[in-house]
Amino acid sequence: MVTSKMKKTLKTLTLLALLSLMLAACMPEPQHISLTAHDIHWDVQELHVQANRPVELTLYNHGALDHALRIPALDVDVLLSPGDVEIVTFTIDHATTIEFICSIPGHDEAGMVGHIIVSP
Ligand SMILES: [Cu+2]
Repeated sequence: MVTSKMKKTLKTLTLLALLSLMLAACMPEPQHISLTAHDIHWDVQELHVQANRPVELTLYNHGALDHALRIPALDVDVLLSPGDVEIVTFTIDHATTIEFICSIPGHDEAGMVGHIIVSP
């Protein structure tokens, strides 16, 4: 038997489901990219992302040394011990090019430097 209270609950649940669908449609899909540290270089020197879309950057350290991703423009500094995996999320709201380095002393001079290229 369906009571009026049950009908009301069903209506509320349907509304909630619709609302969460609408919210999900408004949120841009995150961009999944990765960057891997080796001894002593990054696997890529350029990362390409789009402005105004959240970025989920997965970091790996496949080296035998510590490495650390520093993105000064985004205030990111993540230390990676050998074997570590870390995820960094950020959104950049305009087209630009920003630099990233390994902040372990000597590693940027050795070539652990790259750029995040943000397209409009
Ligand atoms: Cu390094």
